[in-house]
Amino acid sequence: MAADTRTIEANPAPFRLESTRAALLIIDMQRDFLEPGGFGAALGNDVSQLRRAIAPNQALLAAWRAAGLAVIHTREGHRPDLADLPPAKHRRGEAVLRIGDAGPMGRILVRGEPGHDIIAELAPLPGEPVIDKPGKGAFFATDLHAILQNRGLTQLVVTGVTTEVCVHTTIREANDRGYECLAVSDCCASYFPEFHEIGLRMIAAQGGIFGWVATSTALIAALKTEHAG
Ligand code: TIU
Repeated sequence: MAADTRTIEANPAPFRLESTRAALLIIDMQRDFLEPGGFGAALGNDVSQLRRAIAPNQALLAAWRAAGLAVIHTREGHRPDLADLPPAKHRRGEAVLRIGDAGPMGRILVRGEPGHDIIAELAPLPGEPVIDKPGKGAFFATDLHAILQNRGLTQLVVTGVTTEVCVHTTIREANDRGYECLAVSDCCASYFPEFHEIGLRMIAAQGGIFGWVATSTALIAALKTEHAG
């Protein structure tokens, strides 16, 4: 793949995507968050709020793969013995079903259970790393930083759920580690639409305090351009 730079229309300023240094990082598009009966629903959320991000992610992922750029997926979840589950996370909230309890998609937020799977629409391909993370941020207690460094990847195009929780935590962690982050607005979603909107504004405010924000339309248009920059 030739090293090239494509300019994406973004807030607060155009984003210069370097094809050999950029990874698409898809955060936690799991059945546990997007389908009834999982962790998100157990917390009292309306999971349908997240489903609007599925089709834009499918379109972006197809264009990104076609352009030959790196893809990394993440999943939030815990060991079956729950040894990596902080008691403070376990007891949080008033949920009827807690992490590790048996639900309609298997044990809630436990690795290896059906609910922990990435949704079929965005299933990883062989060769695309899947990062299993016990926390909200994708860098905490994972090998993501090492994988990115070993591949010379310094730019993260971030999508997934939820905007103000795992997407935001991951972008903040990445920003402090020196990565350039671009959040794709319509490819992220929250159970709370107002948090989604404000969460995106928080990333791009103050000259891009955490990074950039662009639409999937702008990104896909740039990916389909032979060479821009
Ligand atoms: N509850 C909520 O909004 N999110 C999470 O618990 N995890 C992720 O964002 N993946």
